Amino acid sequence: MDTWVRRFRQVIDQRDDFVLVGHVSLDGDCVGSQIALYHLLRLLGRRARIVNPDPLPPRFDFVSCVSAFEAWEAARHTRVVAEAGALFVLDVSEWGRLGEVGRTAREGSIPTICFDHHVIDQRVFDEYFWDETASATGALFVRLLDGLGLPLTREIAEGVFIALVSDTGWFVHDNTNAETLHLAARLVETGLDSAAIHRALYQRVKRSTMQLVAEAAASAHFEQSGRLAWTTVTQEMAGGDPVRVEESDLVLGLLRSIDGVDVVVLLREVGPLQMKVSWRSSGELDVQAIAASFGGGGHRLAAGATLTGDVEQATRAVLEQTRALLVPAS
Ligand SMILES: [Mn+2]
Repeated sequence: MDTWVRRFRQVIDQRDDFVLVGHVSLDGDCVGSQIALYHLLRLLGRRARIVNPDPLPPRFDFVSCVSAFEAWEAARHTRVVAEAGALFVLDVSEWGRLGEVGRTAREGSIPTICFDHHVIDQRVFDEYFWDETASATGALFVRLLDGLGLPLTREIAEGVFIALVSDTGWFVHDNTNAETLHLAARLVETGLDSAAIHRALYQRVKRSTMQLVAEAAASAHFEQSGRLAWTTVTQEMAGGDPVRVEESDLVLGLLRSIDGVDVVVLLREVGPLQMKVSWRSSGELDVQAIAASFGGGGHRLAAGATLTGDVEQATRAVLEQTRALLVPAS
């Protein structure tokens, strides 16, 4: 921890005006990490802006610093990013998933500092604060905060809590351990309302989204004696609504909860010839490796990749690889 504190101090000591960026299609760990680091930098008297490739998804509209979230606009942000003291890259370690924010930072060659907990095979940024054993990237900021001797404020706790519950599936995935729960207790002790956060995050699903999820679940295919479940969501099914496509990932949890299912694959048509593929494993199979073979990444039990091609092509390629993974070792 001492080295983290020293290195972090070095990063922020000579600079001001930081930009925080997360990956395309923001998730809870990304958003929560940005909230935590934004407030942490402000506690240290630094200026920070949150500039993401995509807008904040509506389910996060309840967070305390909602107005700090900006979505990339060339006219507004090109200079902001190119002249930033440093770019903090959160919960992702590839340039390819940072959109125009990443491209602009790269051209301006500003220092890049990555906070992440994903499996990383290549280091591409200048500095890494990385721990593969952390339940969520957001958890890293409490460690840093403790090391710096700063108080865990309710604002920071809100971000870390959103990060933790998102990546652990509200403390049910196998990345939940005693440390995760101790941390959660500390966060709740700051006075945040965990039940309200649960309602805000998970109990505001649109009826149209749930109908799409039901359609995707009902049309799921089961193979290999029910060990593999897969389904697709097309633009047509979603009426071309990107939010519905995004939120249809609820079907992953439903399919994984079926007795005997080891692996779930969801293929979503996110744009013309663009497919987003998500894998979930119930425990034994490492889906990170398979996502990596398609240029994606993630964790052992939850991973994703973006493929170029139409629904049929992507489905064929993905299922071929996934079936191969499921063949029992002899
Ligand atoms: Mn994460």
